Amino acid sequence: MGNETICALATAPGGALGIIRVSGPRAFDAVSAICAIRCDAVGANTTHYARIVDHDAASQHQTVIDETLVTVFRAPHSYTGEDSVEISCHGSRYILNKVLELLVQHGCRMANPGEYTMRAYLNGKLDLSQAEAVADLIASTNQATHQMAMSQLRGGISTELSRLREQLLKLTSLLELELDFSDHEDLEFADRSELLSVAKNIDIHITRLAKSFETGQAIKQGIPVAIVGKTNVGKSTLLNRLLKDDRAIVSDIHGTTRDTIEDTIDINGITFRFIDTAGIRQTTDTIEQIGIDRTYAAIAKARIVIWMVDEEPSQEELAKMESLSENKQLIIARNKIDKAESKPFTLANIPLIEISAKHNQNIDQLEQAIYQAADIPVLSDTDIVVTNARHHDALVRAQGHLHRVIEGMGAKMVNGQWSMVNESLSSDLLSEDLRLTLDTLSEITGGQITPNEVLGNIFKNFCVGK
Ligand SMILES: Nc1nc2c(ncn2[C@@H]2O[C@H](COP(=O)(O)OP(=O)(O)OP(=O)(O)O)[C@@H](O)[C@H]2O)c(=O)[nH]1
Ligand SMILES: [Mg+2]
Repeated sequence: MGNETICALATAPGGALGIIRVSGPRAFDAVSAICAIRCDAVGANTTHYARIVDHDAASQHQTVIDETLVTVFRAPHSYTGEDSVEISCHGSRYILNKVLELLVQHGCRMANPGEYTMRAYLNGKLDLSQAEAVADLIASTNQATHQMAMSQLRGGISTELSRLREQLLKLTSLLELELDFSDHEDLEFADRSELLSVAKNIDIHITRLAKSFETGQAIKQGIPVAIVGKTNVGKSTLLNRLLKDDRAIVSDIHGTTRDTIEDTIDINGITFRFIDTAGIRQTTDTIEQIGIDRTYAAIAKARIVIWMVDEEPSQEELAKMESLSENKQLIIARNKIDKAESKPFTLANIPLIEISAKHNQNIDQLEQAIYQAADIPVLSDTDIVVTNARHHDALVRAQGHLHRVIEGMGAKMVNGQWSMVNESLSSDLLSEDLRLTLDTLSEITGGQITPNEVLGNIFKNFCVGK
């Protein structure tokens, strides 16, 4: 694959400038063929003014296509690790297509999605988790997603994993030493209780990493918050207030909202996905009933539920709230406090916030309560959060193998704690599971040989030009 020279537009169409990237063994020749810059002769990492010219061999006629800046990167000091050129053109669709066409005429082919980053990975410029972070960085929409992608790009998870690998390797070598001397029957080099404590420590680290995926997912996809309650309590008014937009229809007719309505806002740099729902009541209207069923589906998906009321809840409503509060973060919002007839009340054990959605009272306070309920740990630059499903999957599988190692040493998980119950297995059996643990962890950074199919899957989600 690296024998081919690739080209693509690296910027989104429609801007004032468009940058075309060229990378591969013929990158310099191809660019030099369409402008007067001798790419192989100029200094590495230098930028030059260049006219791109279309030269018609038959008529000897030359057409200037654009006046550009050409930046030359010499292998291995480029993003891909190959000879590369970036041509900054004017952003006309015609110019950009024409330059690409000329490059293809001179031996390049159009790049596939993610092909530049894939080459960077294959040339050892990035490990696999860093390559994936590039896609996350481009897709980041707020401070939190940006920070997670940056941490991964700087090798956060790779460093953490290499520490775990070192410990696992130490365990393996101790066990293998024992194997080498297995004729000496009474020799047991590795102190099993020490081995066990190293293994348990690795287990704690893997658990923490795997658990951080929940946070990572929440931050990446937005935390779902359902706004529910009886009809006409002001749910749609609240949604509009939070979004600062007239997104949902508001009326004093009960049962106005039928379908769920969803939109996002950022609170303190975290994205929340608010879902306005059909008010809950007994109904004989088939369509409204479908809407109410959707309300329950939205509750099931939500991490936070804002239960809205405009009067003291009945026993029946209270019972529903209490059962919900067992597995959801529940916030009760008493709305319409501006109304003279509105009477305060308190509820045991469930936080209650008094608001007026219509008149914008205490909405800040509600937002802060939502943020608190999300329970997102404040991330520092060094915190490692797993954001990628592939990484999470590898961590869970690695942990499965590690648990077999620990069980092989005679321990058993009882009430979330390891305790010794059996004799340890022989070291050859243990080291087989240890090796599997190591191999599985290595899948994350791609240290082991990663099958082409897996690579294809990772890079196909990139944009062309990355
Ligand atoms: N006085 C007052 N009226 C409000 C307040 N919030 C909403 N309302 C009014 O209450 C009525 C119902 O508001 P909606 O937002 O449509 O209520 P809903 O809960 O979405 O109703 P359904 O979609 O039917 O379930 C409208 O007339 C709103 O103007 C408030 O804070 N104070
Ligand atoms: Mg509504």
